[in-house]
Amino acid sequence: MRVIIGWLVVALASCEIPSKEPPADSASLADTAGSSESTDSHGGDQISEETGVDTSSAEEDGDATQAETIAEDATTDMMTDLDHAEVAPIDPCDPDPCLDAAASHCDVYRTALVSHPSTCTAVDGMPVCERAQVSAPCEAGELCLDRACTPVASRCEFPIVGQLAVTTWIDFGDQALFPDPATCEREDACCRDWDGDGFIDNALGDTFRELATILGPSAAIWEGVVARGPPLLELRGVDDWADDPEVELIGYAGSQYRPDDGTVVVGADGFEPGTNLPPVSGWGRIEGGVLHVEDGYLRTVVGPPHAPVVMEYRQLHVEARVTPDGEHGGFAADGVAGARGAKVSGLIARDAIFTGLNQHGFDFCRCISFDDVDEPFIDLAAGQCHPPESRAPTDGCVESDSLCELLEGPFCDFLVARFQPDIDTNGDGRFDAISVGQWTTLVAVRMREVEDCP
Ligand SMILES: [Ca+2]
Ligand SMILES: [Ca+2]
Ligand SMILES: [Ca+2]
Repeated sequence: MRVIIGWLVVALASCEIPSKEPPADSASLADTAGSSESTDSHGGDQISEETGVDTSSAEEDGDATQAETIAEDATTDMMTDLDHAEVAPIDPCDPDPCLDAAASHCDVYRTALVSHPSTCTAVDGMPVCERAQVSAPCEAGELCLDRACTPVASRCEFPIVGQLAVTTWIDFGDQALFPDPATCEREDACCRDWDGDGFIDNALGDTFRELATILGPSAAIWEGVVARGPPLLELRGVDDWADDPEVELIGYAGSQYRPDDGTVVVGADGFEPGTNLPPVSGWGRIEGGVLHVEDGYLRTVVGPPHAPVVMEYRQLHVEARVTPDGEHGGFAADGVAGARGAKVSGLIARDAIFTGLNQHGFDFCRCISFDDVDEPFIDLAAGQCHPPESRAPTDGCVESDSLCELLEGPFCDFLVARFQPDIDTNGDGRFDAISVGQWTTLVAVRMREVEDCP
């Protein structure tokens, strides 16, 4: 454990490390990024409203109608004083300029269809559009796919109709041990500045880098993930690989990837446990050959097979240069402008990561017992480990799992302190999500079958 002291020393670089406290006057992430719909559209009906004014078409139509009316009057009643001509009242909502409101779409978890019914109201001769957001849950046994609730009786019937890519490499973004001495900015560009302070935020990547002396290099952790069940990404609705304003992203866990013939199996565990839900979901666009996904969802599993730690990324962002394999099908995804790889980033809820660590403790750690068998290693409310006196060491027990050694030992609080949230998503002045960014590369692949399906 001497190495832990070493990290603290390493952190004392000559450059000033920017404060991670949220500026008192800064807008919260909730104010500046994303819509409320994307972050909280799971579950039952909800309605929010936004108001927009679209006057361009109505103005054109109105002008044309008015000109027509005046011309008609002038022609049919030349002798009448124009001051007395009657001009038909113009309805700015006819034709209805609000009908081009955002089309319906599936919610990010694919359990509901979200629509935006609109109404047009004339205010001072101008059309004002009011758009509601209505979330209609799909029936049991249905999934929302391609803008419709669709029966999917089992994962074996999940329609995989798009282009596939299989992950060949992942690593956490590494904000570098030392900032660039010239700029005092950290050098790794993965992946996203969530709070708008000018610095990339990747608290989880930083944490894994600092824990590398105990847990091993993060690239090695991900190598195990890729070897065991490489994430598959599917792009649906691609009409143009250079520029397409709307594409859909869905992901699964792959299995039995064969580089020689470029095929893969969709793993039996390639869906959310006990459901038909895909563990990756989102929408995006392709601009200049670069895929941009915002506000998606990703569930990933890190750690060795005997000790998985499940992590859910919310507000998933992807930036990747995508290239179709015209000959064999599928697409490759890589970094933009010489980056190490495609950027995949998101936010993990504070409680989710502590729950994941607790679950890991319950499932895999054997050398500690609590008086209360249901007591977790980490107190969620306090965000800290239960004190050592509440735990009873099991004599003679040997843990093979280094994460368990940390959870059980005196460094538990240190570990938990490293997994602290750094982003305030709801503007209440309290950090509630931990930023994460990872590099990844994917190659084109075709599906052989869905594992263990008739
Ligand atoms: Ca930042
Ligand atoms: Ca499209
Ligand atoms: Ca907060």
